[in-house]
Amino acid sequence: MKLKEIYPSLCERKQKGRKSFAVLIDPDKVNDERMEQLIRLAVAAKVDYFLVGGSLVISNYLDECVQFIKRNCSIPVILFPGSSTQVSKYADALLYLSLISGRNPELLIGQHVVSAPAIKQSGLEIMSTGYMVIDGGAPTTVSYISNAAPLPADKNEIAMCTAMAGEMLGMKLIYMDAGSGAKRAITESMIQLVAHAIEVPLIIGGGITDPEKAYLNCKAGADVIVVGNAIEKDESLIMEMASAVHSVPVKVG
Ligand code: 1GP
Repeated sequence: MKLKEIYPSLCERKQKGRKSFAVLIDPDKVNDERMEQLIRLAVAAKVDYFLVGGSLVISNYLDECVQFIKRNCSIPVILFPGSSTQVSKYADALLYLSLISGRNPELLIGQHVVSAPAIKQSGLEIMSTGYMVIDGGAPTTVSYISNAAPLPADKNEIAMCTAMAGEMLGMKLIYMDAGSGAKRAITESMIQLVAHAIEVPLIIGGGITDPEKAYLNCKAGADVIVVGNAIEKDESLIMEMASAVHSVPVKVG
């Protein structure tokens, strides 16, 4: 049995106002050589988490990818599955996503029912996550695959109420995502409103391409920043993004 320690550490960090940076790895887009390079940079940049997953996982590299990370560094690996088949027992934890911004029952509860015994057996730390897809200005894979309309980018109040409902339903995390490669990342005004309305940690991702945006998102109330696409294009961003996120002043007292 693994130590179920990621969620408590996320809550502790939130309490102290310490922001976290997570690098998203899509197993379809990496190989051992690329992973070696990413891990080297991530360790040097003091990246807090690796998120592993994608809307589609076409290759068979998921288990290998997770094992490769675990063999080569101590950065925790959190699965961010695009479907209930994307589970690797070698990871540390799993974002147990329910798409609360959509109205597709399969992604709210259907897939969970079918995969519940296997997931329970995996021994992974299960972190129930209210997953909210926000319109990022482009039909991203996640909005197509999920067959659910994203939440409009300018409807901050709907986002706030959705996140509040997720929290009251018992979700331990809220993840607002503009979708991988979004043209427009989530606005600070939406992040701010949502962050004030909930107590659980808030994860923000989708279309974050520069360190300043990551910093501003954290200042607005994000607890964890996730970047995938931009790092796939330019690995050197790992250091800049991590430094920006970690430079947000910690709460005093
Ligand atoms: C997507 O939030 C993640 O689900 C990260 O998005 O790939 O655009 O950084 P990017």
